Amino acid sequence: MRRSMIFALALSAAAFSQQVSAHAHLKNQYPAANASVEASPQALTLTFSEDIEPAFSGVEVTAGSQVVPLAKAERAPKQHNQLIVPLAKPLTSGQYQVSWHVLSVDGHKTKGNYTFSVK
Ligand SMILES: [Cu+2]
Repeated sequence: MRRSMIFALALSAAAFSQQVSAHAHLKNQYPAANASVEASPQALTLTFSEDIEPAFSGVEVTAGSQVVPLAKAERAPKQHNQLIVPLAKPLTSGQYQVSWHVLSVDGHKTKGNYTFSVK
């Protein structure tokens, strides 16, 4: 291979690995995305690939056009990549959309959404 081509490949590999490791991506969540749970959870738990800043991270839960009341989202005391969002009151049966946004400790913002339902 020509040197310039090797250099270009190395550069794109570095850029790619930085993008993958640097941001807080949602790794898993409870209730799980697309899950149908038997009863209302007491809290939503979102676990990210990186530690997060709780002051600049949050979740909104909606059921159709209704906004679900939540208690203040908090970072798990011993797991700084986990956001715990207590529900102000139990969820009735139906489908819920969760929209999350977090600021990771490296200063990057990410957001996303998923749905789950309560039977
Ligand atoms: Cu980042």
